[in-house]
Amino acid sequence: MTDVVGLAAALLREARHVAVLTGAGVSAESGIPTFRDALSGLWASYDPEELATPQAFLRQPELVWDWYAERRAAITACAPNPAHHALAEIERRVPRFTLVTQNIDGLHAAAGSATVVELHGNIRRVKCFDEDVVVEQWDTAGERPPRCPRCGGMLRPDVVWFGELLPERALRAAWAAAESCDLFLSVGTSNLVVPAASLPWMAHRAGASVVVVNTTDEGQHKGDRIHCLLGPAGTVVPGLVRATWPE
Ligand code: BJW
Repeated sequence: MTDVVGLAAALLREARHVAVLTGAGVSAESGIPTFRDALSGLWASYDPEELATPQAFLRQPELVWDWYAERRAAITACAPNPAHHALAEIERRVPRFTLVTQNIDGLHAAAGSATVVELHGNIRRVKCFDEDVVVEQWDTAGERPPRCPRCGGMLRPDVVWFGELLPERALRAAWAAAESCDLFLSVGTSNLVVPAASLPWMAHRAGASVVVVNTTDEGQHKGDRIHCLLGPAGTVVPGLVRATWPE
């Protein structure tokens, strides 16, 4: 049987540029539900894919604002887990490293990752729906959603909804990393949402090896130079670090 961890460790040890794409699975062990998990409680009857759109916000701004406010409060109470810390450790050990995340929770930065490319924004920030400008403070006690202090428009979370363009600088940085890395790690993502889902393919086509870390290999790419480490990221990624650089 192939020793996939040993193989992945050898690739990581030799790599000159490691690019990583993370998804909600990385934060699952911090207590943040993955995007496609069933929602619980108040939100059980809503489909997240239907709430995370500008159309939903315009139709039901209070409902969408409240959904994000509740998630923001839950996320603020969460801490990075061993997967976040292990990725920060990899960054300190390899010559060049790019961490691209689809997550909006800010936990990579909290774990000490120096540079994080956020493709889908950050729930901790709020911006004006009309002017697309981030605001630093907003009224949490009055009208929901609160109003923009500059133009009176509705405030919304600074995240990327379906049908919206990704922040151009972040997307360019992600593409550049995928094109130039020699090892691409895809950790805890279902690979369902484009353009992020195309990054592993882009890296693979450009000649990189791809290591996938996920609790399931369903929906994951398979083939030559693609290796799958099955298991929870909070165990697998620290294990990969230990196998790569045994103390
Ligand atoms: C573990 C684990 C553990 C669990 N350890 N692993 C038709 C109409 C309109 C648009 C489209 C269309 N068809 C395609 C599109 C494009 C669309 C898209 O991709 N849709 C798909 C659903 C098909 N994309 C967009 O709209 C993007 N913009 C764009 O393309 O612009 C150009 C354009 C404009 C107009 C029309 C067409 C094109 C924007 C995408 C924005 C995504 N935003 C969200 C919400 C962010 C805010 C919020 O959180 O509310 O981002 S959606 C959601 O999915 C979130 C995530 O970042 C993203 C990815 O999900 P992720 O991270 O992969 O999570 P899950 O839950 O899917 O998977 C978790 C994984 O972890 C699983 O594999 C588990 O097995 C694993 N796991 N525990 C390791 N412990």
